[in-house]
Amino acid sequence: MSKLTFYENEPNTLVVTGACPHDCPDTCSWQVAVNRTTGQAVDIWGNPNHPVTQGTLCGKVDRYLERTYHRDRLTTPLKRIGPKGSGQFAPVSWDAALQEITANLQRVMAAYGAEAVLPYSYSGTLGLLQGEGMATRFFNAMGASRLARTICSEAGFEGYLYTIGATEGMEPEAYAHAKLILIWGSNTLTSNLHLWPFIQAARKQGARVIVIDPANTRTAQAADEWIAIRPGTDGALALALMHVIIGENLHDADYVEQYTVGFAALAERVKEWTPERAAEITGVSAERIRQLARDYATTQPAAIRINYGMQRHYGGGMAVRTVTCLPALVGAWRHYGGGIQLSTTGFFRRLNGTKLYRFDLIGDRKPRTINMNRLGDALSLDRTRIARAHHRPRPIDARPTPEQAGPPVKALIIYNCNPAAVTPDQSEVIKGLQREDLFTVVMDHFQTDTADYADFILPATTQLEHWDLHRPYGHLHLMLNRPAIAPVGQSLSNTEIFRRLAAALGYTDPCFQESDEEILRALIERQQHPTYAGITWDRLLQDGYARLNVPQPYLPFAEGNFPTPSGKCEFYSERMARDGYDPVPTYTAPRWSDETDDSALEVDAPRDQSLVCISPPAHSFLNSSFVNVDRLQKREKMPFLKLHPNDAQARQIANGDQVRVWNELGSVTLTAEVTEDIIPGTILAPGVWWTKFSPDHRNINQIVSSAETDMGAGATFYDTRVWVEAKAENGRHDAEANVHRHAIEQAMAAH
Ligand SMILES: Nc1nc2c(c(=O)[nH]1)N[C@H]1C(S)=C(S)[C@@H](COP(=O)(O)OP(=O)(O)OC[C@H]3O[C@@H](n4cnc5c(=O)[nH]c(N)nc54)[C@H](O)[C@@H]3O)O[C@H]1N2
Ligand SMILES: Nc1nc2c(c(=O)[nH]1)N[C@H]1C(S)=C(S)[C@@H](COP(=O)(O)OP(=O)(O)OC[C@H]3O[C@@H](n4cnc5c(=O)[nH]c(N)nc54)[C@H](O)[C@@H]3O)O[C@H]1N2
Ligand code: SF4
Ligand SMILES: [Mo]
Repeated sequence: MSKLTFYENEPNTLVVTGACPHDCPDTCSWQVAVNRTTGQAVDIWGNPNHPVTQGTLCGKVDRYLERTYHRDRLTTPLKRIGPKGSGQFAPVSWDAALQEITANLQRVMAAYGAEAVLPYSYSGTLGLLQGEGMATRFFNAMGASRLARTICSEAGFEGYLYTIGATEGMEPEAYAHAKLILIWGSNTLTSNLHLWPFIQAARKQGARVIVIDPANTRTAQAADEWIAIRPGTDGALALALMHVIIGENLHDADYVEQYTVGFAALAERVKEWTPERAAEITGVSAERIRQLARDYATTQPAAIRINYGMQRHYGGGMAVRTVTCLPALVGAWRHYGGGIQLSTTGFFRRLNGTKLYRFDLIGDRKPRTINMNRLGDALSLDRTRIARAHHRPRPIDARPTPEQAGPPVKALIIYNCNPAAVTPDQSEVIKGLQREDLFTVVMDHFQTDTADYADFILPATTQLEHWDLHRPYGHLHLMLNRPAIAPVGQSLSNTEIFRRLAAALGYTDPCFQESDEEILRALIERQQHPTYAGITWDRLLQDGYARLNVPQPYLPFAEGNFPTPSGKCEFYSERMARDGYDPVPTYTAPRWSDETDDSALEVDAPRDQSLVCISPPAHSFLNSSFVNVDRLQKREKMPFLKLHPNDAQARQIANGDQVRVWNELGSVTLTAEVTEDIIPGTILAPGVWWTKFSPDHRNINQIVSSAETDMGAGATFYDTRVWVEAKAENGRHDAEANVHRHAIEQAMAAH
């Protein structure tokens, strides 16, 4: 019997349908059983009716009740009573907290202007409402600095948009119909679990699955083949594939002729990209590149799944742009099961959100926009650094002078985000957060690493306790979340906190009085675009989700219709030329391989002994969320790194040793797992551990720089040059080392 049937037959249980709020392409439909007498949630499971969730949640969100009712859940507002960063707080009432916060914001704005207030948020929830809905209204009314939310996907998005025109691509259901699937820079079984059943269905019909990744991930292990590639070199691989495809006349000349622009320029460009040249760069043999090109061009339908792994490098935008040309070149879009997916958010792009976000409330003020990846710079008091923190997504965007930097950030309002753990250049972020003259408010469920630096911590509700609406980035169903339980303790939703702050600051626009339910209902009822036809509030209340009004099977580009300026897939992009890029696919090398990059010159260590560090997500965490859930922390054991035996031997590092990973920015202590599951020359340190659960209160973002990607000013988490050495203590504290060794062996068994 399914859980749904079981609980539906329990008279004292209420079943509420909602949506997982986390930053994950799957945005699962969940169901929660609530005891009617106690009002407590007693069980949670994946909605069996949802075509993508298919009745299962991942191992993290299966634990959502443990997280919601966690012993450390914040239940009252807290005020700092110790030195900044000491983590010492005392409970205060909401009234007292809001009064003091308001007074401080007014003080800052009177002295420095509203731009001295910086919102800082990202993806604790992807809900339209608890994410940026009410927050944007609030900060627009204030005229605060704006935040460019660049930490995750900007480079890839830009690259994809130049080529395809919108982040539209294959729907997940289509993968079941592919005959060849390239999982390229994505770890499906960890980061996109609900795509896997479609991939497995394709395999049952004979499809071959190839993973292109520097690591032999659990996805690569479950696939038919792992193609090991050096980080940041995917563009070179794609160019060589096109060299072979065009050189051997394997492209779909008819599709290219009708639905693409710039073929001649592309053909000319890829001439120089022989497989031999790409092999030097990528580490993939020329022979393998040739065969892959032939298989890709001649197997139909051929599907590619790229995610964000390949774009966390300096050349990430161009890499995605280049890879994204492949399906049009071979005509893969003609077939259901052919094409590429980066994200599905583009399908939702006609959602009219003007009344939700109320940009009109800014009036004629033009606040600066700060790049979230440069929080350390933004929080400095040095005008040159503040200017550097301004968002500059394209080469043609003007670089502000120090005089144009604007005021120092004097108040920071953080919600849905844990920057002390997740943001690049951690030591500079912490330095900023430590400033005595900075007034910081953190809204969260827990006292995170970031909350330790707050002046006030405000307890926020979880997805079980509030309304929201979600546009998934991995499928085509709009998702409604209904609250299942009352707020835990005195927690309030983000929307309610901003409503109360707005009232206290005297913002009288009626939009600050609308309830969550009213806002969402009005948003749904306001939609006019045909893709939203038939999606009603009642339907969402009833089912919890509704598929966009597009055909299924959906073949968006079978006959062109690309949402680019030319209406075609753009091998040559006029827009790129205007924005300061090479208009034709090219290879932009990662920063780690740049011999002229002088940041590494600051350190006294031979460059040829450096390694590249990547830090993709740990399987049992979601970014830095869930790190404090006992059962999940136990599964991940400890902060560790994977290191190839050759690299370990050269440094006399043994399995289980404590090692120091360092570069010009800082250092972090990790436990070594020596394994051939990572290519030589690269280390992999899964993220994102809370610093407070890490040795010396530091995590991997100590060594990640705030350097930006080629497009979109994105983060370069996987483009980091480091040095690795065994810690001296390994020899001295044998007992301790043995404990670690034992633990890492267990961790490896679990992986
Ligand atoms: N369990 C779990 N799921 C998650 C998350 C999580 O923290 N935990 N995070 C969520 C979020 S915010 C996001 S953005 C997505 C990310 O989802 P993905 O993009 O799928 O995840 P990543 O692990 O960042 O990158 C995928 C793979 O790219 C590889 N990689 C790194 N550099 C390169 C490269 O240069 N080329 C190639 N070909 N591969 C490379 C990594 O080794 C990794 O296996 O996942 C979401 N899902
Ligand atoms: N080294 C390294 N660093 C990384 C990455 C990596 O792969 N490697 N990945 C990067 C990526 S892709 C991303 S997307 C970012 C993500 O970074 P973040 O956006 O910081 O995501 P989380 O770490 O999950 O932290 C979100 C916080 O929001 C809180 N939260 C959740 N829901 C709510 C709510 O409704 N209200 C309030 N007030 N708070 C809420 C959670 O409790 C949690 O503390 O991290 C980036 N950092
Ligand atoms: S984190 Fe992803 S896979 Fe897990 S329940 Fe949420 S949406 Fe589903
Ligand atoms: Mo992300």
